[in-house]
Amino acid sequence: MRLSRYFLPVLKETPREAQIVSHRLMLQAGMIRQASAGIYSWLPLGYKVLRNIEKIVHEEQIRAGHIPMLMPTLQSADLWRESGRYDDYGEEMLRITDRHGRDMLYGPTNEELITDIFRSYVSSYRDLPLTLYHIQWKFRDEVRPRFGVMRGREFYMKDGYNFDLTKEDALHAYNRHLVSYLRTYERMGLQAIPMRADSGPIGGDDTHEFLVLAETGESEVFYDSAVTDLTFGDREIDYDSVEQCQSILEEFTSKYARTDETHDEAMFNAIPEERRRVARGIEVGQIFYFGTKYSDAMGATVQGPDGKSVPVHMGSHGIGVSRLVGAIIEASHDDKGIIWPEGVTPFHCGIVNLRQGDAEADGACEALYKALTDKGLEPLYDDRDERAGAKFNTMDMIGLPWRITVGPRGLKNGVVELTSRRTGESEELAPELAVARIAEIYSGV
Ligand code: 5CA
Repeated sequence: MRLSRYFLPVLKETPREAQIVSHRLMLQAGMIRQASAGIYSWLPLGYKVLRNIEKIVHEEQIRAGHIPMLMPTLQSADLWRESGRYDDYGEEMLRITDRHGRDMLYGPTNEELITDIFRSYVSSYRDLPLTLYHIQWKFRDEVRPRFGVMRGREFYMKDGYNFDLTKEDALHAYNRHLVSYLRTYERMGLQAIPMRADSGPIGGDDTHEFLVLAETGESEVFYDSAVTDLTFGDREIDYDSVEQCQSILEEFTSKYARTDETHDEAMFNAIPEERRRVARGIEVGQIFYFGTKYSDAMGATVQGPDGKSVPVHMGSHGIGVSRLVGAIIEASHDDKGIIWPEGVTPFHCGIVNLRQGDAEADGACEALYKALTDKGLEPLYDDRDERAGAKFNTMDMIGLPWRITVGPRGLKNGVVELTSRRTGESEELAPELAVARIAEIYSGV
């Protein structure tokens, strides 16, 4: 993409409504625009990051054996009356009446709708286990939408639902989700720590939230600092293996890590003092096992191997896709702007032409642009007639992890400059080598 033809409405002034850095940077970098309280338009740069995050979520869900589908945003109130949640859900639910006077709602989550689909088609244990998921907009009429996309009213969420014959099978599904989530967040350059939490309006006793540590996080968290040494890395996972998923769950959840809702002072005090941490975190996902809560209420049963009809065991599992855009920025920025991890960056690298209009510099930039594009990479070429300082500021603000700077002086010696946004380190090298280096970096992402 050439910047002169792109739509990147970067703000010069600091937006006053932003209380946290991710919200400020998303507005300044032209990623989002507020449409009304807690509701945002995703401008081209923000939309690209949102799509990249969504892609990783899909890939990891499919890898774990879960099946993608799509349910609507608007739902009939009747299903929610069946589960009893139409009244329970309270003010957070946006209720709508259609022209025929039917009660509808904008889905805050989808347990009822998916249970209805399940009971309409599945009647035998032979069709289990089954995990279906979708990535769809949700609406929760939060009292205080704030921090931009972090606590929106409309937000984009992956929600998955497992259906199993027995509690043991459903707990394996729970563990499988935990493992796949660890992998998902690491691919986005994040450390998200599973913590024991409270299940709220979803229900059930078994639940973990995934938290990214950040001063601006809304949740207070208590943990043993040893949990932050754990990394998932490049493990080969057999998602059908009950033992492997169970042992990874144990590895990542045996150290104390809880949100304030479930915090236990006595257990916390049993951790050696130098490892006790009280901090704040951003909740980027949550997994639940709630047994037969919805299947009992809505009659979702299957015929078991003995011919008897039994309610299925269920759980639901969510990832805050739009919230993750903000969470990644909270975890990865400096005073100049965003620093995108390679896994989610909107463009693979920037090209900055220091002397726009100079035939040699323009030619070298075009050649770089073509070479990168031919390798399947997407560069953002700043071809505007601007001062070098302004171009650098824009690149730093929008946070592309790599920048190639092209100027007449370097070209005389046959070199361009490759700069890492994260470390600020630069290296001079021949243009072909810069291209090869960037291609190599992304081949492992
Ligand atoms: N049905 C379950 C699992 S699919 C569920 O709704 N879980 S949830 O309530 O925990 O939401 C899942 C994730 O969505 C949360 O972990 C959080 O990352 C994200 N989320 C929840 N509320 C908001 C909000 N108001 N704005 C942005 N993201 C949100």
